[in-house]
Amino acid sequence: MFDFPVEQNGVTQEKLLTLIKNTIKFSVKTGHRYFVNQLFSGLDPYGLAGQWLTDALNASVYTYEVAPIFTLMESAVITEMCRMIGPEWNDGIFCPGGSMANGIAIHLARFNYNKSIKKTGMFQHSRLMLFTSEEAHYSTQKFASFIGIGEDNVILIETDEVGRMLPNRLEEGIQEQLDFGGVPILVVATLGTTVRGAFDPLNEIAEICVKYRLWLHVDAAWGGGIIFSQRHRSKLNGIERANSAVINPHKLLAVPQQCSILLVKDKNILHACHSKGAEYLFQKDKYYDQSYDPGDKYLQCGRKCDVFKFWLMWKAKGSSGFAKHVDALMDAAEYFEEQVLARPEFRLVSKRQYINVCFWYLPRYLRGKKDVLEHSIQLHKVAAQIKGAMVKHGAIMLGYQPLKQFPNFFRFVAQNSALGRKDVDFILDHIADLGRA
Ligand code: ABU
Repeated sequence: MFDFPVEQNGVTQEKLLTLIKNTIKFSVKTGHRYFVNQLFSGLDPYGLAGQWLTDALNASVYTYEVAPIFTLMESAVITEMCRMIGPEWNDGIFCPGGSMANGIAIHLARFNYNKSIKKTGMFQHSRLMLFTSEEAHYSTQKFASFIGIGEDNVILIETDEVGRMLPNRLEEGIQEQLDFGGVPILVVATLGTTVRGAFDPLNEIAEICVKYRLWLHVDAAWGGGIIFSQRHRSKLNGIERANSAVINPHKLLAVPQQCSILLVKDKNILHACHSKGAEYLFQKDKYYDQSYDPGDKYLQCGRKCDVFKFWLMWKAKGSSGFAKHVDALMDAAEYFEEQVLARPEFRLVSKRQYINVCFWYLPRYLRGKKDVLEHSIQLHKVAAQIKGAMVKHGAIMLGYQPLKQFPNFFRFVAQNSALGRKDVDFILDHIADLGRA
């Protein structure tokens, strides 16, 4: 159905137009408000214009010399985001996604533990240990492997009934590793877990980090956008006590992919940990102050401009516009949860903490049963079957997954604030229709 092979000679303009039309036709329309499948969606016109202009200007944001506006713009946006977190926050970098940002935070935590590892590697060091919750994003394990700490040295801490890390279990885990000769260096807490949208109890976790002198990184990739909302900002309380935090404007704030920001308290650590001082790019005798070049704070060299679309959206809507967007999404999620609770064909997995609403569609024979988990084997098959039918039908796209003891369940998430109550009703009615069929 699609002409993928590339050939020695180019094709005609007419053929190219057909290929472009088919690319659109067969792609998922993630800007549509019934795309509620992932932690990104929507298509903001300012964001799209920003993305197009960025691509037309084709800058690489490592030096002021080649990207004067974008380097200064990054600095202005990072400064403002730091100010919004707290007065002790000082620096940051744009990252190619939340996973990379979490990985870089692990790198910073290791540098903070021992600066010589940058040069000598880990040969002479004890077993470094990382801690995160069993519902945290998998990137901590991936990057523990990538930087030579090892997946097995990431301890996954038990969560409570709604998905929050249990601080007493964290402390027990740290003690246990110390007793076995491990060296704890980092706790990754999550504000807005991927599946259930849980917010870890940051203040209690921060106390433990202070007691054991551990770097505290906050993965607020999904939850961090709430910082703009007066109504919901308190969910982030305690973030100011961390050493680093990631916020992905391409998630909750619906900035086009990708836009992910790692912020840090220590204003020197990014440069100290990552710099190599390559003189073909960061000459020491530049015609301007070298501190205007952000490039050596980064692990990447060439780097796409991700700031402009975010900045343009922020300029256009103001912080109050982002606040309205967040509040509308939280209202939609509240209504979605109410509807799940009100309809006999659905059952809530656990109480909603955020935008994420996790629920089962119950076949007729399970409706009204108190403990549906006694029928886990049958229930596990339901969401996968409905998803198959849903994608073939093509009206909505909504994700599912198993988690801990729970068989497959649906996860509603939204970042498109055009989604209203009628849309929520449509989505639930549609799932019920597919379930009946
Ligand atoms: N980086 C987490 C994204 C996962 C999701 O879109 O559901």
